[in-house]
Amino acid sequence: MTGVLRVLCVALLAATLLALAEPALAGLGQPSPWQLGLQQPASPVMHDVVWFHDLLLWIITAIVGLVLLLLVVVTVRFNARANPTPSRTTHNTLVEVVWTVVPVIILVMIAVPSFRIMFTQLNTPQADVTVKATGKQWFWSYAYPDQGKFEFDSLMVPDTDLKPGQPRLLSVDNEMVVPVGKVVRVQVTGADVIHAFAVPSFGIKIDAVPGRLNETWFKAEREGVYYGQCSELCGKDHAFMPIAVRVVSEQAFTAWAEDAKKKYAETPAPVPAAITVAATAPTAD
Ligand SMILES: [Cu+2]
Repeated sequence: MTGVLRVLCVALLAATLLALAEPALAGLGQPSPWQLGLQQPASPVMHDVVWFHDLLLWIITAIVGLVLLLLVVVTVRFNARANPTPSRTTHNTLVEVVWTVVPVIILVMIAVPSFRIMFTQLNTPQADVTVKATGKQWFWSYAYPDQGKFEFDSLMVPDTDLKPGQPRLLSVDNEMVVPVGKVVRVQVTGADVIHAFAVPSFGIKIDAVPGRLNETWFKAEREGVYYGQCSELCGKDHAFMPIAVRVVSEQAFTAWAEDAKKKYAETPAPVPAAITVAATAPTAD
């Protein structure tokens, strides 16, 4: 029995230490081993989301603590042995008003910031750059309508081709490139089935629906590479169509766009191997 208790105590201590060390462990732009909580925020919206998540965590912890305390009091003080003749009280106006009003106040406290963050997410400010992301089975295509109308495909780097420092299942051959500190409008659609465009550090996740143009936005605060994944089950390679956004300085972005315009305008995008295989493979039915 003491052995079990000791293991439990160690586990609890380890979990507490991990939770305390969380900000150091949470990756910027990508998940990290043993990460608890959310990825580090890199956009104003994600800062709000993290703040709201922490607020909810405090509220939910207080509620669980209160309910646990009440249960303990009831089981200790009002069990058949400790309290053989139970009270026959049925109503108490004060208690009933309190347990109605307090939850209402808590819900309003949650609703106000919740709606505020939702409106921030849904209202795209004046955009500096527009990128159209199209989800396809199983990769993403990015188009830059205002930088010369070029479009390119972004496919996952297979395990065998990974270079040092490239995270597995997240790295791509052609990253989506955006300038730092600028409002980037992302227009999202699907070419075949429903996918979803999501980048945790920017706090964005939006469905890519065929025949429909959805819109979201972010403003990256720091340069770096930020990874995300398709977040709507879209078929057998759903887990292998990552999103990689490279945030660079404005000059670097302009230079990249000039190069990309030439690179992607002249050669028609090759059909990825996965598509050719899928198209020629015999179907089950
Ligand atoms: Cu998917």
